[in-house]
Amino acid sequence: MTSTVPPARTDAVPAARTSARTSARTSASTPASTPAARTAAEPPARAFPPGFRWGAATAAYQIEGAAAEGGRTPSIWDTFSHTPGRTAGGQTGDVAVDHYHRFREDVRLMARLGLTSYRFSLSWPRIQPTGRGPALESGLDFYRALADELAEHGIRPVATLYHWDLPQHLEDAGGWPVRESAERFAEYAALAAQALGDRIDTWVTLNEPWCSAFLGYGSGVHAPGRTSPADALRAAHHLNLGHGLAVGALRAALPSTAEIAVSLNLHAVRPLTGHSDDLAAARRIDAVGNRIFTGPMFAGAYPDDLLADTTHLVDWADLVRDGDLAEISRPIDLLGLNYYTPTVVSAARDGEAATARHDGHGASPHSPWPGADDVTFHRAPGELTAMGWPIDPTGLTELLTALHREHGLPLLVTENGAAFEDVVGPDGSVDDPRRIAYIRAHLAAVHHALEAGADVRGYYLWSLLDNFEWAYGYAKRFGAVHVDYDTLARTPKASAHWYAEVIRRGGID
Ligand code: GCO
Repeated sequence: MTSTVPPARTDAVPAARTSARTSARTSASTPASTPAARTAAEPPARAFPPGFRWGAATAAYQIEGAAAEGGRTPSIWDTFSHTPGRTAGGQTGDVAVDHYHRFREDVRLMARLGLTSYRFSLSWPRIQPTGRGPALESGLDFYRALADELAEHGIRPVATLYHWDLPQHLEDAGGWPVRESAERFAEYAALAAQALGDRIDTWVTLNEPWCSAFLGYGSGVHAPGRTSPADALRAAHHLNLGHGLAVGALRAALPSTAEIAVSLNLHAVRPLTGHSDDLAAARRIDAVGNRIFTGPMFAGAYPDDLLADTTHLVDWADLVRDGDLAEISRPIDLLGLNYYTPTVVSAARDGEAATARHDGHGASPHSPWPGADDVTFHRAPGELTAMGWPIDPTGLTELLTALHREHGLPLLVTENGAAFEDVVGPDGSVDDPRRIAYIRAHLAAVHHALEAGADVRGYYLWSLLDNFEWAYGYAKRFGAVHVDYDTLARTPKASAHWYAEVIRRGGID
């Protein structure tokens, strides 16, 4: 089981951010004849291993648009975003950044940046509109064309099967709290693998099942917007089961050389103090934030402490059927980690409302943490991104080294990046030194994990393009490439040019 709770610490401010930012700015904008440029021709001080995958990540609903084209039907995110009050300004992914029509231009952009790999997600309702029955060829054709375009540019595709867009038909039948959704997911995985397995060799089953279960069915800030702790726990189990069944379906349909992964947003949980109550708070969050997935996936069991914490909410003996844990713990080839910021917790102190949460997952009177009502979330030290998330790359090193130690699997950082208030200059360019500093510091954190022996095989920047940031609509820009939402024109930001140089040199200084 992954225990990501380190000893108590209060000094979580990352070191040397100022100098990181300064050097990043220099290497992004220095003309060829200066001393700094000559340095750039030398091997980087922190070189990454040969074959390291340098990538960027996106998700279907956040970029594709074309919501009603090619036979696609609504997913829970279409329904949710079209429900008044659910997203900032009522914004939807109807058009998003129109990647469905502009994917060739987007792949050319990736090639110009020198990306060696691209992680995207398949839209379930584009491939299997009702979540049942045969696949829709028009949907598969879109992804065939995308994979072909990537191959033409030498970019290795990584396909995520589920990045939160459950067909609305399946939500109407009960959604993830219902067992059938897991079975339908495995059927969809088989259809996708049979059709695309000749073109795509790396497959991610689920993206961040914690968000699907606990933001979707617990706090309700994500689709489908339900707020039942019991349903959130049921959803978590059925997502786990769907993952395991899908691994089986993928193995049966894919060549033996294919690699299968899952992407988890594991929380780097830090107790505010070393007081036993705060350690207990951290343990609870580690259980329902991390080990609820890593326990069944890697050790074939739900952790005893999680079962005890949540036994008043759900009947686990009824929920988990014979054979489920064997399915869920089918071996996988790679573990994907999505990391943005650490999570600092304490026991609720006298007079603190249990709902006074600063967990960075959006405002709701309902908790996304079942069984942890007595836990308070604190802002970690550090500068904030535009999401209000403190910047602290040490959590990334901690998680990667802990995962390596506990599971020994090859790892991918399948998401990492930051939203900032980007300013477009008079010439249309975007100078985003804070994003450069963020990425640089997190790449250094990955390098520290490599030095400590973790087998990290790749890094996928979130995100390639500015896009639909879920409940925040288009207000939060995570892209290395700026998108003008009026014209949909794409302009690489300074961070994109900087990342291209990192890729060209194979590392950072
Ligand atoms: C997530 C998702 C992405 C987000 C990104 C920034 O972690 O929420 O995988 O779709 O857009 O993480 O919030």
